Amino acid sequence: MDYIHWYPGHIAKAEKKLKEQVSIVDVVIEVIDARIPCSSAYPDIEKLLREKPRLILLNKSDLANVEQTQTWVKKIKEKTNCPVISTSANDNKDLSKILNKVAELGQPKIIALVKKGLLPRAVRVMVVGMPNVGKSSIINKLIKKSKTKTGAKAGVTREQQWVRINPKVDLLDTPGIIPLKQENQTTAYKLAFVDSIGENAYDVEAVAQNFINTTEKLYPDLIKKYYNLNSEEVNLSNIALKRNWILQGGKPDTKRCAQNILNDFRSGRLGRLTLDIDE
Ligand SMILES: Nc1nc2c(ncn2[C@@H]2O[C@H](COP(=O)(O)OP(=O)(O)OP(=O)(O)O)[C@@H](O)[C@H]2O)c(=O)[nH]1
Ligand SMILES: [Mg+2]
Repeated sequence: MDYIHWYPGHIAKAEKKLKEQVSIVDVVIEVIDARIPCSSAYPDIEKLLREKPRLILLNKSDLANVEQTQTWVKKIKEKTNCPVISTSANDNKDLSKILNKVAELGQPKIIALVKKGLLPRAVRVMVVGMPNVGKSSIINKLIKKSKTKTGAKAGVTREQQWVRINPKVDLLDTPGIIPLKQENQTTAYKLAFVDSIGENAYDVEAVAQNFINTTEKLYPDLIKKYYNLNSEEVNLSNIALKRNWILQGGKPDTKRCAQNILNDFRSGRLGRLTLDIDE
């Protein structure tokens, strides 16, 4: 299997920045991709967040298998003891759910402040998650809902802004990017399927073929049917031939085919597929 790799120096730096950001908020919203709820969750998140209350979102649920998402919501709730909501950044109903939950999770902190004789204030929240899971989409939607933009608070880097979303919630407008640190290649491949890893870290044909194999196991015949294959083996060459993606000289254009298959998956054209299956 072609190896997917990235650079450890970036990881240390990203983790340090994330820890700093986390230290100034009361509640963290962790966004994971509903199509790969295991693979897009950060194994060390608890260490990173310390004791901060966390709301977990299974985002892009509009692209994931409905029953699998329900199963995962339940399972992750049990495992983490955190509230879990399945969301789609395109669905405004989900935004209200998120805000209510955040206000509730931050309440103990505000009560503790008041007990110390301080004035009550809005709950401070930030969004974290791996690349491409929908952090910015959620932040932008929440900001659109808000009326006022407040200035930078002291002690926070200047480019970070707080946005008052409602009287109860202040949002840090920069997302915390969880660095990819995956020794596990199965996980790394799944992150590549959902476009969470930059294309220069992997071989697109290897990733697409791995996607085909993974999907065939979980959803037998789905790919075969979508690309109109008969008894041929489900591979890049055969799909390219079927689609007439041919290079000069008559060879199948497997690279173009690989890119197209991944795009068909990422855009939902292949259907609502969850690729981490609870076993
Ligand atoms: N179908 C669907 N697409 C979504 C959803 N949320 C985000 N997207 C799309 O996914 C892509 C990535 O979304 P972003 O909000 O930029 O993700 P991000 O986590 O901020 O990504 P980075 O900044 O790269 O870490 C965009 O094309 C969004 O339109 C969702 O719930 N459903
Ligand atoms: Mg972003």
